[in-house]
Amino acid sequence: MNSTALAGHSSCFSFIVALPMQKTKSSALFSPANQKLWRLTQPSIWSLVNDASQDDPARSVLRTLWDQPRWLEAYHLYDDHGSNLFERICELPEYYLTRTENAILEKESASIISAAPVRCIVELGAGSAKKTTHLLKAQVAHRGKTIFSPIDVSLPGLMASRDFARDNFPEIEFQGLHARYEDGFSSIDPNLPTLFVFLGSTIGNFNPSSFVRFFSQLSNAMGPDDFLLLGVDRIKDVDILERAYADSQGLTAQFILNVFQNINRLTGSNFDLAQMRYDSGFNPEWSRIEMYAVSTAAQEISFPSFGAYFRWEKDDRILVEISRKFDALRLQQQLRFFDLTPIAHFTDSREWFSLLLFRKSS
Ligand code: AVI
Repeated sequence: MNSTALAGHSSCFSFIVALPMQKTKSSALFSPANQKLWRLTQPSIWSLVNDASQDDPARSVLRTLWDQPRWLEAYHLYDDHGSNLFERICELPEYYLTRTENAILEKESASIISAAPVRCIVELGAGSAKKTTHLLKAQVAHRGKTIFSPIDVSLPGLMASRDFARDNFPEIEFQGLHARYEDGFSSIDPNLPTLFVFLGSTIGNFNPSSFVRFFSQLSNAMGPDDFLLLGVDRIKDVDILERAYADSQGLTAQFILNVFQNINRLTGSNFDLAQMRYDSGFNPEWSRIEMYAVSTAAQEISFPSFGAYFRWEKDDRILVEISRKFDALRLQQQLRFFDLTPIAHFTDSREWFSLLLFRKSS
């Protein structure tokens, strides 16, 4: 019996735990050519056999800190503490994104699933699968047994997602992929009709070159019966946008500055959080919120294991994160050039957030 056939049944869970975890099992999720690249490392969670593609996080930090202007890759924000802070940001009254997207999903999931006749849902980013509940519910109601496959670099996130799916959706066959998005989606069988789901406006955190690379790779990996559901935050009144990233409790400031604790841990550097402050604002030319760390005193930042240092002058800024805000219609037009045809657009009554559904053009 193969583990994937069991994964959705909580009554079989203890049996799954007893399976040898290192051995490759067959799965309808992967294309035959890619199946051998994966092995089960946790019940219902797959990892790459040879994960040589991972970037060294310490080198990634130095590469962008020596750029002009200095900046950081957003994924460094999500260590354990950063991930907890982000969960709390999602609950803030000023941070409307999560609530608004969730309300659209609650209202429109049945329509989304009707428009996308698929046998598998692949979510980019795991969270705890709670935000995907409405889609999973609609999919199970319309089509019964379904594969649900979140892709994430966070193992705890995938495990939480698996446990949530097991407890709430016994009809679902859970197949988590512990990998970077592009490594995960490029292994999925293009003949398996799949809805790729990328929520939360996370695409807004990608810089222009990552954005182009992401959609090129995703579109290449998609088969003729595949769909993409993309959640994006829209351009709106600047005060509303700016308040969402400068909350009165200071949680966003903590989230952004925490990246330097993580960098100190990763690289042995000596960033002093007491000598920096958070600053953010909307840049209309780039249509994005920019989140900066600003040095409040001149400081010498050293990276002993790399024999490198730089002087961070008072009032100089490091760009820690961007959050792009989109014109939904223009984005739909743009993604046509990645062979993604827009087929539906769901929004809220204030038109603050959009869920865009695309089909892979043949
Ligand atoms: C994850 N991402 C969509 C968030 C955003 O709104 O850009 C990250 C965030 N950064 C500060 N607040 C929220």
